[in-house]
Amino acid sequence: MNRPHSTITLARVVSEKTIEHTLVLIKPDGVKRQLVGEVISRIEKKGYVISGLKLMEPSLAILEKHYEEHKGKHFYQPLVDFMMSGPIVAMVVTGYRVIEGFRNLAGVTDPTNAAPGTIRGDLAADTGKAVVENIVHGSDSSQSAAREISIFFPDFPNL
Ligand code: DAT
Ligand code: MG
Repeated sequence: MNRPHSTITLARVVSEKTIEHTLVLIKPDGVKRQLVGEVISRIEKKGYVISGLKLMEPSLAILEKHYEEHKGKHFYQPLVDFMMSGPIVAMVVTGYRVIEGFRNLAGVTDPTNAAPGTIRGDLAADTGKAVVENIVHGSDSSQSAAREISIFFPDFPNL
């Protein structure tokens, strides 16, 4: 059969798709504002599965590990302080292409620029603080997801 090369390439990519896990955090602003149900509802309505979930107050050690890529940046200390300002909800969310998919549900980092329809675009605004408070965290790559899940859910299987 004489199929165009692009069709064959697409078919190969699709057949190689694997299920992914991502780390989602509902940050202290989301918990304080009672948006836990709203965020989980958006994740579930999209079709993703909650595979792990806990309400917790993360230690400094956990947050230093989680945010190590931002160490030295001007917002690092305000970010760590903010994340210790109240309970958070940590989740493992599972689905095909969920890492990219959840980042799209969340919207871009700056809530002023996050598109309406996204979690950050609908529910957060820049309030002029040293750290942007934007309701949720989502892992940005499969490497980050594996690393971050092992920090928050050390017993999570099969990573
Ligand atoms: P994201 O959470 O979209 O992956 P990030 O990893 O670059 O964004 O930054 C982590 C968090 O730090 C982000 O959710 C909000 C805060 N932040 C990022 N850039 C900032 C900035 N320029 N000023 C203030 N806070 C910032
Ligand atoms: Mg990030």
